[in-house]
Amino acid sequence: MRRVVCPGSFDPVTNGHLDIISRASRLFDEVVVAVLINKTKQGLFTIEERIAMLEEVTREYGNVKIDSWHGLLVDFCRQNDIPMIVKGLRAVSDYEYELQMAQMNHRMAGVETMFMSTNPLYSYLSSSLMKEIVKYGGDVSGLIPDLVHERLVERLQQG
Ligand code: COD
Repeated sequence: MRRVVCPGSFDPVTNGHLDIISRASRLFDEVVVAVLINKTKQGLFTIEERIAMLEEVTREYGNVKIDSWHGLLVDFCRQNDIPMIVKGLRAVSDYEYELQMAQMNHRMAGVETMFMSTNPLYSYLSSSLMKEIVKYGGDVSGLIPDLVHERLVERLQQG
């Protein structure tokens, strides 16, 4: 069975993330989306809320599973017997850090990283930008799933 992990913070999931997840789901038997817990970084949504949104927006893909992890990604891979990581590359600015992590993950555990070029429709998207725009009432239609938009509005525009 060919399995791959798609890791990230997903605070919250955007259409850029979803594009990578859906393309990976056509190439692999199972895609495990792993929400990495970073205790030093205060997120807008809790890990449980991020998982719930990911579950709802990936329901249509029969072979996508959502999980979470605290610690090194390679330990998650070892524990779940996953030999490969899939990442989206948005721009040259992503490349250096992503390459460094890919090489380190390979050095630590022999885990491979596959890079997918971002769909140009979403190459400028990030979760942080979506939060900032929604906070000030900007238009993000087509860039995040509707249910994520609703939850962002609830969280950022109340009070
Ligand atoms: N289009 C396509 N892909 C995208 C887009 C977009 N618009 N936005 C994001 N992505 C992809 C990128 O590949 C990105 O890596 C991934 O989605 C997740 O994005 P984010 O922003 O949700 O998550 P990040 O960048 O905060 O996640 C970083 C990780 C948590 C994956 C990384 O820090 C990690 O692996 N941490 C675990 C600890 C560890 O093992 N550290 C040692 C590494 S060597």
